[in-house]
Amino acid sequence: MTPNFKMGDGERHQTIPAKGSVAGADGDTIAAIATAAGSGGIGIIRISGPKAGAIAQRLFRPGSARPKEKPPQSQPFKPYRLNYGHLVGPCSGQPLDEVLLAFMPGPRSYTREDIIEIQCHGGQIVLQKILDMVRTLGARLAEPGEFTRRAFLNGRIDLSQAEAVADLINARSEMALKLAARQLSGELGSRINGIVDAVTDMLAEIEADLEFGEQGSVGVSAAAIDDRALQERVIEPIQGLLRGYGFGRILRDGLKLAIVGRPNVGKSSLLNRIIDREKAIVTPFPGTTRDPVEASATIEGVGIRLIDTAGLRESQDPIERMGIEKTREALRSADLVLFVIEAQTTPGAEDQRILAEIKGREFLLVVNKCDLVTGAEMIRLPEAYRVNPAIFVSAKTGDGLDRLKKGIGALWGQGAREEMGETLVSDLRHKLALEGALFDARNAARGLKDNRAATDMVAMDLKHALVQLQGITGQAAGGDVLDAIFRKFCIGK
Ligand SMILES: Nc1nc2c(ncn2[C@@H]2O[C@H](COP(=O)(O)OP(=O)(O)OP(=O)(O)O)[C@@H](O)[C@H]2O)c(=O)[nH]1
Ligand SMILES: [Mg+2]
Repeated sequence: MTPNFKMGDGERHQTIPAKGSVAGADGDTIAAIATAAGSGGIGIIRISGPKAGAIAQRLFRPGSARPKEKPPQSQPFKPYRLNYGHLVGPCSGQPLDEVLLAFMPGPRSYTREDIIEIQCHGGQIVLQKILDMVRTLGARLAEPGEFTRRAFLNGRIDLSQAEAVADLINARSEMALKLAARQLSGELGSRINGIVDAVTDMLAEIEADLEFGEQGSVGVSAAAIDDRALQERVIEPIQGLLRGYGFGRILRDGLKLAIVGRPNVGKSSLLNRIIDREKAIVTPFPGTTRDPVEASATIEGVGIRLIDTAGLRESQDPIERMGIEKTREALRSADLVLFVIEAQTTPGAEDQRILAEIKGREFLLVVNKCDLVTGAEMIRLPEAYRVNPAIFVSAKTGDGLDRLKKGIGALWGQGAREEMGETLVSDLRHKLALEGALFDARNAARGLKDNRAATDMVAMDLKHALVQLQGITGQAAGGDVLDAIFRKFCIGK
């Protein structure tokens, strides 16, 4: 609920609060229901800001007996302990709920401000009532992600860690969770800071060079920096981070897997079997599926987004043709393709066309309807189909499904596990910033190598790279970037 109170990354990477930001800078005390909507065993109200302790004191009566007759607590709460007692209406004195209350004084708190967390019974009416009283006493309703935004603005976590909080909450697979936890620990931030340090050092040297040399002189002095240092300390580390993006994105958002094949081979039946429910319509008539049908599953720890598609064939039916166009769209954006054929029919011209269409893509060949044939009757796969591992299944009986899942896992899960050793970039925002920084750093390197560019041009390129890199950790992120990031959070986080 409240992660470790580790301090930020040190003076050098101190966060500079973005201009125009609301949270943290306004001195407001904010409050929200921190638990999910709906009834639960317990619910939590969170309050952060200078008035948090005083507000809680007005509402809280310690101990168990007759809360109505007790005066408000005069002593401060025991910090970092659960204080047992009752909440009462501040004017009426009417008991409202039996609660546990935690007080975390700043700066050793999630936001680095004073925080109160009240654990009460988890009914929405109780929670709403307590929240209303807290607001009457001087707190305002928190905006989405405002607690985490304050943690960032107050320098406890960097922006990539704040984003990891949202990823952690939204993680839909074990791998996504691991990835978010690592980012939350500051792993990506420290890798970025290492590169930022290298660029800063080089800039300092160039600037010293500029000061003593002639303004706009051609060529940075050999003593300052050379393009090899830039290559090793900046360009290669950025390239390394960018290489991990493909895996990182899949682990975070899930692997997009398209099921394709000619009509009636059992694509929809296969989807239903994988997710274990009748989501897609199945009929004996070819051309049943028109709109793509999407479903989620977890296979070998990786989140998978499955897309069942309209069977691919030449068709005169305008509606079916629109469905087939959508199949092609799904194919284009898929990370992995399941190409389904039938066990009782030797692949024909239609299958051949599909095979040609997915050539060069990462795909698994799935031979379905194995229950219809004996071992001896099983089709012999033509040579062209033997380039890929074939998996024999029956969507009807469920036979071979474990093999199919292992096949998918082997193709992606194994690679992903190996890549997990590296720092993985999974967020498109980070990837774009890294690409921008790489572009600028390469320009600077080219300038240094040719010895042609004016010194101040090289410095300019490096400064641009620096801004891009610092945008990832939030040292140079504008208010609009922060708004866009924190808008995606839930209220209370
Ligand atoms: N015996 C047997 N029949 C199957 C199997 N899988 C699917 N079928 C049958 O094949 C027919 C077509 O199945 P669907 O799952 O609708 O096939 P599809 O590939 O989605 O077809 P379109 O949506 O038309 O492209 C249905 O009658 C299913 O019951 C299987 O493993 N064994
Ligand atoms: Mg179908």
